[in-house]
This record gives sequence, structure tokens and C-alpha cells, in this order.
Amino acid sequence: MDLFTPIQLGPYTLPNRIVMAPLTRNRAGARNVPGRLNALYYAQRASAGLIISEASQVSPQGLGYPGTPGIYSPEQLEGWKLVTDAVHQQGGRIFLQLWHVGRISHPDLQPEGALPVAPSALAPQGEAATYEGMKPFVTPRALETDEIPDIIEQYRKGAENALAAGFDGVEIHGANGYLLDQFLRDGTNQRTDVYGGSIENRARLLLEVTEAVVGVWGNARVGVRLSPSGTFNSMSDSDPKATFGYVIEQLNRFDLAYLHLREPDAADIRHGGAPLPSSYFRPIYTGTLMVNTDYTLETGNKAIAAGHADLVAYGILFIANPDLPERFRLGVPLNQPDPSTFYGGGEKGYIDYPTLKERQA
Ligand code: 8OZ
Repeated sequence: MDLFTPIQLGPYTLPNRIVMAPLTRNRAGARNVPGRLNALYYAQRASAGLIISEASQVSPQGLGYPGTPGIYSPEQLEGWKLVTDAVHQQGGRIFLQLWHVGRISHPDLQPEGALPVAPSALAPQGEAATYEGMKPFVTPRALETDEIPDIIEQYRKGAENALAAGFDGVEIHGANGYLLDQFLRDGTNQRTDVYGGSIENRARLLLEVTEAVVGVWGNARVGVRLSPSGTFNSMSDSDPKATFGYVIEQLNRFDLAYLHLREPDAADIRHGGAPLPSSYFRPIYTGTLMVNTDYTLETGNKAIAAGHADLVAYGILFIANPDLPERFRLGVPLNQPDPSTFYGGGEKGYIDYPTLKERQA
């Protein structure tokens, strides 16, 4: 078995196990509406076994950066239909990533200049990306217990909108220090209600959101992404083995399309993150496991051959190589990515990376 062994994912037969990771690119149009440029970018990458869309906020409150697409307004749904149609025309499959940033926002980005919301009133270190450049993070407002049903409803509605926009499934963004991750870990969750304190309580929101989203899509077209060792966005937990061990064991009962785990990276280790690779959680999770972060052709093939993973998601490599599966298959050199065009901008560094065929032409 290797990256080119087909795999059944819910109702879909994926021709390979090479997944395009969710990648924030900040190129949605006005009012956070995706459009033709985004459709072309995703269609160029449709040979991936599966595409996971860039993180897409489920509500105006869920916004944390300029230019990220939403999945709440009718206009955004129309924009996404261009994307899903273009990917399907090229024979691909695309899941939408459901996102709420929680405290990783700023009043400049919030409706009526409101404070960002979070499990607890604890500010992240560093700066928020606003329309006027970087500004220090503010202390967020802790959500009241009676506001939680509305948060769950935002995700449920986002899931419903993704279905209407022609996606093939959804991934719940439970990673990288955004709202659901803020609830999971005790560095950001100091609540004393049923959504804080014990691990069971901290995991409650993610599990209730998962239940709501599965209610829309069924279990087999829903994935969940977690980053147990992640320190991005000032994240920490006093006992990540226990926290994520519990969460992952609880996710078993949904029999989801997949669980998507980020590996610890060099920055996580530098910042004191737990060095907990996906192989630590593999025996705990009973379903399909997708892994991500710094994998190569060689290490991806190895992970699958060894049974450490079922799918491997590639991010930066897919930014620079729209035909990544073909290049992997042939074992040919890859295009070099240009980090200066990762976030924001237009066509440059977005839809102009050549395929092998275009280079040879
Ligand atoms: C990089 C820049 C902004 C957002 C994530 C959605 O880390 C993101 C993100 C990444 O999950």
C-alpha cells in the first residue's frame, strides 16, 4: 500500500491518498465571497484524492483575517458553487472546512466593532491581522452558557450551506487555536460551567458541534481536524495526552469520514508543545486517519505502508504544484513555493504555478 492505493471514504472512492490540506490564502472577494479566481485555483488541484477547502468562517463573528471566505451569506454560497462545479468538472472531490476563530479576531473585523468571543476572557499573545495591518490582540469576551446553542447553530447552518453549495463533505476545524480548540485546552478554557473544567466538559462543544454537523451530512461525509501538539495562537494544555486521548476516543462513536491530525512541527517543539505524533493516537482511533505537516513523498508512502495513516494531506507542496499527484507518481522535481504570496494578493503565486506538462510545453 502507498499513496496511490485507492481508498473508500464514505460514499467516495478516492483514486489516491494524496489530500490537499486546508490552506488559508486570503483571496476571497468583497464581503468574503469566493469567486472565479478561487474556482480556477481549486480546479487546477482536482487530481488530489480529496481537496479540503481553506478554513471558511460560519458567521461574521467567526471572521479573524481579511479575505477569508465565509459560508453564511447567499452570495458566498453562489461563489462556492463556482468552486464546487469547477472541481467536479475536473473529476475531483472537495470538502469545506467549517471555521470560527473565536479569540483570534479583533473588533475591527467584528460586526459593530464587538469584542471577539472565546471560552474565557484571555487574550492571545501577539497581533491580529486587521484591514489596517497588524494590531495587538484584545482580551475577548467569555461566551455565556446560554450563547453556546447559537454557536452550535452557526456550525450547523454552515454545514447546511456547504451542502447547498455542492460540496462533497465538510471538515470541522478543531485545530490551530481557533474557537473549538480554545474550548478543548485548559490554557484557554477556564470556564466553570458544563463547557469547562473537566476534560469531558472541555470536549463538550466540539462533540456537540460534531453531532449537529453529522445531523446535516450523515457520519460518512464529515471529518474533524485536531492539532494535539500545536502551539500556534498561544495554545497550551496541561495534559495533552489525556485531553486529546479522550477527545479522539469520543470521536470513535461517530464513525466519521476521517480524523485529521497535525503532527508537531519544529515551531511547536520550540514553543514547548507536547511532542505527540499521530502515531501516539493511532491505536486510540478506530477509523480512517489523515495526517499532515511536513510529509514528503517518501515519508507519506512510509506512513501508509506502515499503517500509521490512511491518508496524507499536503499543504505547501500543493500550493506550488497543482499536479502534485502526477509529480509524485513520476518522481519528478517539484516547483518551489513562494512564501511571499501565500497570504493575500491575486493571481501571482496562486494560479500561475505550472504543471509538469505546462513546463515541458
Ligand atoms: C495561517 C494563517 C491564517 C489562518 C489555520 C486557518 O492555521 C488557519 C490559518 C493559517 O488553521
